[in-house]
Amino acid sequence: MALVLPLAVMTSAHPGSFGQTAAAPAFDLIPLPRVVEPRQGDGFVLTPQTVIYVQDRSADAQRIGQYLSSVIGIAAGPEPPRVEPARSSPAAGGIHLRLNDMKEPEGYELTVEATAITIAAGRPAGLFYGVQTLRQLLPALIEFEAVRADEKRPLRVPAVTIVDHPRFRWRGAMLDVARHFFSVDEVKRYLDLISIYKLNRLHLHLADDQGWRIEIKSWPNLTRHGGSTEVGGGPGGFYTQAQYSEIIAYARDRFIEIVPEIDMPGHTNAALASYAELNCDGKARPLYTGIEVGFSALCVDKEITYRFIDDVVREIAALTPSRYFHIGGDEVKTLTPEQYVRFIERVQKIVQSHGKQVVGWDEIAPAALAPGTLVQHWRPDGSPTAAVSKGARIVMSVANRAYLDMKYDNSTPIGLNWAANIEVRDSYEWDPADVAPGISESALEGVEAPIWSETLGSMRDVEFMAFPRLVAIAEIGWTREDGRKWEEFRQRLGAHGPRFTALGINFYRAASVPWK
Ligand code: NGO
Repeated sequence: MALVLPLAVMTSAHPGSFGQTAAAPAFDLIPLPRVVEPRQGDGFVLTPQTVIYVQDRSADAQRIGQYLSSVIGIAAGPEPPRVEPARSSPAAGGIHLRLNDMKEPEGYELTVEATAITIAAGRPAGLFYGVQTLRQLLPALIEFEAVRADEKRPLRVPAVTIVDHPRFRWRGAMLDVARHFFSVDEVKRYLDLISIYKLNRLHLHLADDQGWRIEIKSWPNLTRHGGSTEVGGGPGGFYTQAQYSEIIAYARDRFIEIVPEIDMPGHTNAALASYAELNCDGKARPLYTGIEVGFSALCVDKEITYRFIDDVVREIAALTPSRYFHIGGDEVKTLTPEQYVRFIERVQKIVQSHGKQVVGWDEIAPAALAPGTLVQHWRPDGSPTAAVSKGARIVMSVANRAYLDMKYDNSTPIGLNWAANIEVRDSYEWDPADVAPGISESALEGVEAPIWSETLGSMRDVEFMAFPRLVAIAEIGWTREDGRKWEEFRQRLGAHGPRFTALGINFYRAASVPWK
């Protein structure tokens, strides 16, 4: 019989149990859960007979069962574990996934005993996060496809009870597919990797000066011409609408919401090169393959500009389950403040007319913002106070902490350093609620780690900049602030080295981390 106590009882009965940093360093979980209670006994051993029982018949729950089976793969037996509906009286043995009345929308309880593993959650998302925690309790070798199955055994999971839920609703990563294009398979790989660390948003920066990356059927030259190059002059690329939908479905299966961004009115050279009529002088701009910013802007006083935006937002919104549409709004240097504010307010109406809410970079704050707007705070010297006072919620991406394209130190061969050099410790040791006066926990929607690709020409480059700093940001998004300590985190992070290696991640072996 599993001992599963309500969270409140467990935390008050065991005030020192949070994170179990002293008692259970062996678990090395990232992000650190709220409550980790080691149990008596040897834990559970997976065998060829282990079955995954899914109590709920929903498609989501069944998919999570299949996902767990594919993560375990042939590590426990000649075939991945079978996935079966749960029996009415719970069978001993096996891994049980079940939905209960837990209130926390992304929370879960994981219990490992010698006789059974149980993951219970109020909603499928929580089951999925419980599965990711279980995955980290299994040896890193399970991730290694090239290793013979018998070398992975015995697959022993330590006896433990974990009760967990995240700090923030928005735990994001952003990938700039405009400066350099990344294929559908590369985006899927990024989704796979970020899902291990319980991130739940992937913001795709789909258009910038150097490239337009999503098919718009009513404006076909955007991709035909505007998608034909990238920084440095390479061939670029774009997603067809079918491919974009494929990415969304892949993300959804990992409980990740895709947030599309079409940056405007600046960062629009690819559109201005594709359609002469979007320029105030009616002349198409040449394609651009450099890395300057701030030189381009849509012609905000022409009506065709708003027909264009309406078409683009309509087509993308129709494919996108997220309630959000990111309109960029950053670094506009060629418009007056009045022109800029009028533009943002008009575009906000367009976005709303297609059933979505605006997300924008922090420059949009001077505009009249609709309730529920998200402002993404990125400028280290800026203040989100104005946005917060208008009722906007903040996604914290402050560049000197959360930008994954910043160099680690002066010797990092790729990346930028305009905001800072960001060592792993710098990316971990900060609190999003403490970045600027005027922000409090309640104004924060969450955190997001953007990776801009001016200098990143391949997925290997992206991985080198993202790992391990993205993992640090993932913990900031999930774990309670009072449970995080760099000295302890770096030990756990070091234990993820073999897992990174097994997953084939090209990661930065920071000297400050005791890599195993
Ligand atoms: C800025 C700029 C981007 C750059 C990035 C590089 C924002 C929001 N606008 O961040 O265009 O790619 O810095 O770090």
